[in-house]
Amino acid sequence: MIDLYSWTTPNGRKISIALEEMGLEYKSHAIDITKDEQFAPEFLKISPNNRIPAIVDGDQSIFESGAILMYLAEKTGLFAPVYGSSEY
Ligand SMILES: N[C@@H](CCC(=O)N[C@@H](CS)C(=O)NCC(=O)O)C(=O)O
Repeated sequence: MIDLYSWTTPNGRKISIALEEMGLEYKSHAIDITKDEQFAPEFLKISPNNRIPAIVDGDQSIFESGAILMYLAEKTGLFAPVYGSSEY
C-alpha cells in the first residue's frame, strides 16, 4: 500500500490521477499547505524540501512530482516511455 501525502494543487493532483489510472492501492494523507502542515517534522522526514506531493512505498519515500511519476511508471510499466525504441 502506497501512502500519498498531498493537497489540492495541480502538482498534488498529478499523483492522484497517476495512482488512479495505474490502479494502485493507496491511502491519502492531507497536508494542508495553507496551514503550514508541510513544515511538520514528521512530514519533513518524508519530503525534506517541505513540498507536496510525496509518497511512501514500503521503506522508500519519494518527493518531487516528476520523480514520483517516473517511480510509479517504472513500478507498474505503465505510461513509461520505451527508451531507444522506434515506437517511442
Ligand atoms: N517541483 C515540485 C513542486 C512542488 C510544489 O511546489 N508544491 C507546492 C504545492 S503545489 C508546495 O508544497 N508548497 C508548499 C511550500 O512551498 O511550502 C514538484 O513538482 O513536486
